[in-house]
Amino acid sequence: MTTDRHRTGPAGDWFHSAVVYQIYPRSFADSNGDGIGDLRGVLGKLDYLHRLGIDVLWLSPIYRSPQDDNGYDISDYRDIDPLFGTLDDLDELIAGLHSRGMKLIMDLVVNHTSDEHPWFLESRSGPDSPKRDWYWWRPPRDGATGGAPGAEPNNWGSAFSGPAWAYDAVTGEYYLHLFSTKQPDLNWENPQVRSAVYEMMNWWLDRGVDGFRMDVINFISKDTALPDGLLAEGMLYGDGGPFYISGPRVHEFLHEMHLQVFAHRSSPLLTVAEMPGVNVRDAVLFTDPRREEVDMVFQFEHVALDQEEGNKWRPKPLRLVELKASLRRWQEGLAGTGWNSLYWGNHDQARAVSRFGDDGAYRELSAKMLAGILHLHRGTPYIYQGEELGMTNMSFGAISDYRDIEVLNHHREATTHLGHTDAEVLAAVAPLNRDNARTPLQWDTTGNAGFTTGTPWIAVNPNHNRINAAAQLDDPASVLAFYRKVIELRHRDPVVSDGDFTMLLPEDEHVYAFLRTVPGTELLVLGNFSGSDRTADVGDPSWTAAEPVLGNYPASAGLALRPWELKVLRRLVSG
Ligand code: TEU
Ligand code: CA
Repeated sequence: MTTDRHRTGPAGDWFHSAVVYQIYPRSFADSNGDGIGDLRGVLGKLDYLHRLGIDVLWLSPIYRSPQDDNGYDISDYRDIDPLFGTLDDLDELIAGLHSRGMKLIMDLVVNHTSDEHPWFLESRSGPDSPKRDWYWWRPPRDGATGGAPGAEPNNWGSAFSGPAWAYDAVTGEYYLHLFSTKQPDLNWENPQVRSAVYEMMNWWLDRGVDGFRMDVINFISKDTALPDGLLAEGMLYGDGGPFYISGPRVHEFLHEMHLQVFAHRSSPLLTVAEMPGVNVRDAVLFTDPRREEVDMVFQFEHVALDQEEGNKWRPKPLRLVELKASLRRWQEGLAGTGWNSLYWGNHDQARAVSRFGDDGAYRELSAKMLAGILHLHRGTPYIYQGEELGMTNMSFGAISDYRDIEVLNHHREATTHLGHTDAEVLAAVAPLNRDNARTPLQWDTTGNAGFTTGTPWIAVNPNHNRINAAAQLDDPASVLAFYRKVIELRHRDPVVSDGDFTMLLPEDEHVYAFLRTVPGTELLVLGNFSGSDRTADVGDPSWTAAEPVLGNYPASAGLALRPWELKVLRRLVSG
């Protein structure tokens, strides 16, 4: 049983053999017909998750929220939004997961709150508020009139278009918001803010949750001088990143959090820190167990390779050699000290099979190949809901079909301030917008894919007729069945959970090849990232006689690869 597995082994390393599944609750399963997924919907699918074999469930935010950014704007950290259910439902979920040997990690969104959080309402009430300093309030730029164009305290842009500052007429000052105007940034310099967050985290752990996925947690320490950022040509705002990405005190804050929240607890917990812009050097420090910060980080390098200058609205084709070089640096950089998280997708990214595979004729083959390649790296793999079915990107028609604040704000800014046409913007946002991954989970072939009996909050992908869980549940050749196999392999085989990683064929434009090794055993993992026949020329003919362990075609001898083929071979070695 999985529960026992979690208890054995040296403390802290249980997650080497664990697989995490992410639920975006709004789009997973709706129990009451209001068109929005909820906790009772999740409760109805626990056996589905258990049969898949996952160890940990990560829930995107379900706290009270005005839903400006679908729950990443929280107005009460200690209650469930009525849209999603009640604290009793959550307790039932914790119990239902634990009884099946699974854990629950919550999303922790503490770089910012909602502007409707009582802390912010108090802070905004006036310059003498005891919580004024809980957020980043600043007067207009020297000599400028508050509210006038360009009067913001600095030139930083928000991740969701527009400036990173909002003017508040009550006191004539601005507050900082790296995301939407309804997501004011908390001031972590203030020790009261930090204690309030740690107290809240302890409250959740005492309730039975098993850890946290920490939203943009490497943004919590800013350069307090808040200097202007570089203004690139053609851009409306300066780049503040260098002044808040992995900022001056972030390691100190995360270590303090560890001591205040995690250090005195004995059960196996999980902390994964979402860190846009993090580099390998910092990630080693964040995840080195001796430093007591976090277990692993989500890095963003491999999901920025198909864009010009990291701008998701300027997509470009992905080159396999660049993908391999990037993931190799993370594998090698963290080997021996830290630990990697492994992911192709989440609620902010395009669908894995559409982005890294072929969602046309080779959808099933490439979805399986991608699963094998990712899960057989060294690190803890994350599955985003629907990925295990090979769900694809959505084709939206008009801007009114979109729901995400990021794409809606960008469309408005690009058509009004940058002179782009509606058609140009729609074409640019199609491949990488976040709503691609937020369409409802496809359960069956009924009208709304079995997601809701009402009207879904965002359109269901019409391909649910072909791609759905019902069709795959008992089909041993399905993408879903393949995910079960690859998860099982990690649970069972130490070469997968703990083996060393060696990249092979770094220059090959089409074949992804690597070795995993533990004393006595070698695993060769080969993936064909193309729709043509290839050969993996690993320069060692003895592999042709090795034992096939896993594949997405009927096993064949040799190192030849059919279109989008995954081939995993094992051999015993002496010494
Ligand atoms: O995302 C952080 C982040 O920087 C990006 O992934 C962001 O979603 C966007 O794509 C920038 O182009 C986290 C959450 O995962 C995301 O859903 C939230 O919107 C964001 O933080 C704010 O809380
Ligand atoms: Ca509902």
